[in-house]
Amino acid sequence: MVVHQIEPYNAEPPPCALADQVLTPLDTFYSRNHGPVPDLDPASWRLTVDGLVDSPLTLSLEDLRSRFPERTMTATLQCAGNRRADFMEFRDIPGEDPWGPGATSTARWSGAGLADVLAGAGLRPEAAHIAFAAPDVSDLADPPQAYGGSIPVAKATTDGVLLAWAMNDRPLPRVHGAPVRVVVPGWIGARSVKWLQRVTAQGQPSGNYFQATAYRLLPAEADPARAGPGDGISLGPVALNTAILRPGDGSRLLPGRTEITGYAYAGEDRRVVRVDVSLDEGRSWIQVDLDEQAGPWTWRHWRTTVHLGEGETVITARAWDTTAATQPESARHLWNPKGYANNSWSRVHVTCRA
Ligand SMILES: Nc1nc2c(c(=O)[nH]1)N[C@H]1C(S)=C(S)[C@@H](COP(=O)(O)O)O[C@H]1N2
Ligand SMILES: [Mo]
Repeated sequence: MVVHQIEPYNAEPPPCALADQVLTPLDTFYSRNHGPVPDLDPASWRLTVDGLVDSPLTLSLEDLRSRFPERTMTATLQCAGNRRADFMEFRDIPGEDPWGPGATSTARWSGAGLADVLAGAGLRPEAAHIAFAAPDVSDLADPPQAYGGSIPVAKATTDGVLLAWAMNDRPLPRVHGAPVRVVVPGWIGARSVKWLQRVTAQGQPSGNYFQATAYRLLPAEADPARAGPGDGISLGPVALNTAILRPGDGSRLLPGRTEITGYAYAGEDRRVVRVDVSLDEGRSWIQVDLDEQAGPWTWRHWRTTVHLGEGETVITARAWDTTAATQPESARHLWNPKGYANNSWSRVHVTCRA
């Protein structure tokens, strides 16, 4: 793993470790934390469901497992800071880690459907947002506070949103939110709250720092130290993105045939339908072979074999989605003070010598 910080623990796999396989092994899955990793006892853990509901619930892990049908889905999680490192080539982003394309991973998640749990509590029609609360206190928040966030009811009551206790058919590992986390497929990872303790139905989005102030896209001129609740654009569904996973940036190769592989991912109701690779910085493009999509919420791996001549080549990739949208050419125009949502063309530099 490429470890960005030990405390709080933040690490991503190198790009090559994400190549080829749909499911990311548990020890390879990226880890994004804003505070110390809690150690919750599954036996005494309780989930409170309250707010704008007719019958508030307090559920043990056993209650959650036995009272609601178990649902399983494969879903990609992507941090809003994925590929931030590319922004930093244009302008520094103090206080944020230089994540590469490895802040994206995919697992098979099993748990209770949030929609089923909300129905069980008697969700009231006035509820507009579902807020999630966790116990990990982050000093990075202003003021320091436990992690939280929310999603609109319209998303919370769709099939995909899980209160997951298993990841790749194993109990959820501690660092990924044991005993239970939210998984909000198609939305930035920040909404998939780990170590879940409370689900609250309310009229407004969560006032938690990580919903109201962080994970919002500020204009390039804004001073993030002065940003307050509600400033900037709230990040939710993930934008279309792609990354070249092999060969790695800076590779030295033999001239001749080389396989290029990567992932492409589009959030919410968009699907990746085409990926192009260029060997001449975007003057001409080759369409690559896409792997089957493993489900509505997963990335798609892709591959193509090209002929590389002697010398340096910049390999570029861009994806297209079902709305016929593609990715912006340069991170320069997307730069924002917290370094979120970089979905510009992916580039790796390789040198070929016989
Ligand atoms: N309680 C809690 N939940 C959290 C976080 C956190 O710091 N605390 N980080 C969020 C962010 S920003 C991301 S990208 C995902 C990362 O999940 P992972 O560490 O399992 O990959 O968890 C989200 N849920
Ligand atoms: Mo994140």
